[in-house]
Amino acid sequence: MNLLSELKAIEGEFERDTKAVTQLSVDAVETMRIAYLGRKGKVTAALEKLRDCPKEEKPAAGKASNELKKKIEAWIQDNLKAAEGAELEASLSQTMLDISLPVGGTLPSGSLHPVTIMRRDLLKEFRRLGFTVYDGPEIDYDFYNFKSLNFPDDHPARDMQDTFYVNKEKQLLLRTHTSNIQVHCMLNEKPPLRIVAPGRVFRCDSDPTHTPMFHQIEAFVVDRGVTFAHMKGVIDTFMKGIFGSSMKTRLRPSFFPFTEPSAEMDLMCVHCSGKGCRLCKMTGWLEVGGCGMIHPNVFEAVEYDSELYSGFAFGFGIDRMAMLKYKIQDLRQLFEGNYPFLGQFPVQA
Ligand code: 2NL
Repeated sequence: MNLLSELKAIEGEFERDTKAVTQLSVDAVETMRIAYLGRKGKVTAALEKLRDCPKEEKPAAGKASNELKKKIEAWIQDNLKAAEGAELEASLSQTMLDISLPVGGTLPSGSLHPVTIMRRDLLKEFRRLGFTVYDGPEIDYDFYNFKSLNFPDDHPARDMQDTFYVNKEKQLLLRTHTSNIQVHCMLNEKPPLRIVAPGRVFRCDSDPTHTPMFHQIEAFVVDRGVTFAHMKGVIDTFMKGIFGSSMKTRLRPSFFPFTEPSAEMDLMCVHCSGKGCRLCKMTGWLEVGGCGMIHPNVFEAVEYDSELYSGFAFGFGIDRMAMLKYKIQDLRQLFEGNYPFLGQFPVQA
């Protein structure tokens, strides 16, 4: 048998073999490749015989063997692709992808800072009572922090020892209370106003019970006919909302430059419920903030008619409130960034 007819026979076998493949798979294609084009494959063997082939048969046999090789290679390429696609399809349809598996189970979720939790709780209660949250600058001019709030030019709070000045000539300072927000608010808006202003404040002070930065929240109301009785009612309702309906509040006469009359704001001791303990120094009360009727000079500074309008303001420290609510002993723990300490507070969304 000459090489040409041998190649014809191989081609016939190949045709039969391809038809015999009923289950197309990567393995089946590879078996075909090895049988025909592998090192000991039928076509490979035929190509080796080409060398010893009679001269006159060579051109036709060479052409035929090349064509057969190309034909088989093309079949392998096409069917390998098809087989791979089919096998991927089959494995995907058999593998269940469980998208309901929870991902958060073992991941640490962190928690909010106690001051953040307290501020959110306080603002929520203020909003419930109809107050709007207002913000203002932490760096401000003397006018907004002191002058407009009826602080005399020689008031000790203005001293370099008590206030951080950013630029003394330009009278630029770090606000010492959140009241500057309310001055900006009154200049930007018109009565009636029911505003709550939370924020960071700064004072040159550092000892076991004072940090140079702390947090305040102040609420104020300006409208026609606002009285001291309204203020007492709002303070009492607010504190009952935060600490529960058995909370009691008390006002004692005091002095602030921006209010007249002014009062200290006391809470029934959260530790002994007013019976007297070490925390309240046996008084049953804890001083938490200040309040009063807005001074006519403050209204004059923002060009509000103090004959037409009256208002009250009250404020307290958010940090102090967080310490009372979460029974934190040392104020400085709030600002040390100690994770074991901070991780103890409830996680909220
Ligand atoms: C505090 C704050 C007080 C005010 C704050 C206030 C603000 C304006 C006008 C009048 Cl714009 N008053 N705020 C008034 C009285 C007391 O105390 O945190 N004390 C510990």
